[in-house]
Amino acid sequence: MQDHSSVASPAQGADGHGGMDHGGVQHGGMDQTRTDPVAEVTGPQLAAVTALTVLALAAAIVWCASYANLAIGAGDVRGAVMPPGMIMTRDTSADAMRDMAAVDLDAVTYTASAEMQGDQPFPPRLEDGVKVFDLDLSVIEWNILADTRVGAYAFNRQLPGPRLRVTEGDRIRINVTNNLPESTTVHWHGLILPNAMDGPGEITQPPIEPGQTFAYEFTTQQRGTFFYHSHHHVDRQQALGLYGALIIDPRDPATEPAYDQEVLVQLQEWTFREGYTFPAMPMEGALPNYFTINGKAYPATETVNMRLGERLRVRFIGSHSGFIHPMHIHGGPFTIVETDGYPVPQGANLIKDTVNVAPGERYDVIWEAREPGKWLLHCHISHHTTNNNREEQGGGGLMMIINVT
Ligand SMILES: [Cu+2]
Repeated sequence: MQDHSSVASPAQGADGHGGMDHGGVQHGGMDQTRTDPVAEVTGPQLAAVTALTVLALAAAIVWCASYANLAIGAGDVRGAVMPPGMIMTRDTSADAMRDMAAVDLDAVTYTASAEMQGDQPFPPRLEDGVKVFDLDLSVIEWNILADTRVGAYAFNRQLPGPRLRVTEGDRIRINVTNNLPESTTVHWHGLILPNAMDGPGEITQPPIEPGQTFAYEFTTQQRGTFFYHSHHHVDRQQALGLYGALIIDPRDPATEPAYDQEVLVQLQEWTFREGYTFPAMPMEGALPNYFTINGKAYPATETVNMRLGERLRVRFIGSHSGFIHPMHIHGGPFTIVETDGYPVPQGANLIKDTVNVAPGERYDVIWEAREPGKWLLHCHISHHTTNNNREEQGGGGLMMIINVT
């Protein structure tokens, strides 16, 4: 190579071949005779490639924009998990996505034991003649079945929330502390009270922000079966578990119908798929596949034990948000004695064996144990007596047993 290096062209030097130690005479000879091997990009070529690239990028953006709402940034939805099957079009807003997103399991602060029951008695403390309750809202995990644990929003770490029981005319104060990752309020369904205590967020009060406490205080003017529930992003929060019974006993117990024992039936619908809990809604992707009475699906629902001839007062509470549940009891009819907290005059008592319980409604019925055996109380929309379309031990969901001996 040495004999050629002295005549190597600048191009040979530049491309590193001119002085190559592995090159031979023959190779060197070719280098000397070839034209410049570096391709020169012409102006028109560069323009064409640039134009094509810009066109391809523009086409990709237009194509994406025709399928997705590019106005929503990742920060707007913070890694939200959406219900499979939810229709999400370009006009689905970040607000709508946050509303329907799964419970964030990273926000769970308490996991209830599988056997734990909700609707627990909650005796108030007395402060200057006022019955005071403290309600704490947080994200929990809750078993609706032995092997099915949902993510839920809960009052006092139970589902339904604790049973508030007072007497007609009582002055009550409920301190609501929000430990949820989002703002909230609480509404006292059906009560006559000062407007500022009614609870609808942004309407009668600013929402209670995370970490804040708001005190609701009023004097009860009615008696009967009522309930409380979230009234801010209510389609999300109530569907995720923010509800509980509020029973106001009459000042004069003689005005109550005669019965031997009572049971509350608080209805709820759940959308639980692939380990994620979405707020159940009557829309695409959010339709419920689990159903609970007092926070449990059959066969995890409680059994009512009765003696022959006893009378059972059932307080149906429409604490759910989606369907009208035709609630039916086997073994004979019942008498509707109270609707939405108001006694039905005796002459107007309606005797039925099925009552439609719509969201928000309450029906108090008296059922008599006329025959011994296991009598079912259940919803008559048959799908609502399955657990994710499965039956176990004879059913599922909105079903419980009244055992008469
Ligand atoms: Cu039903």
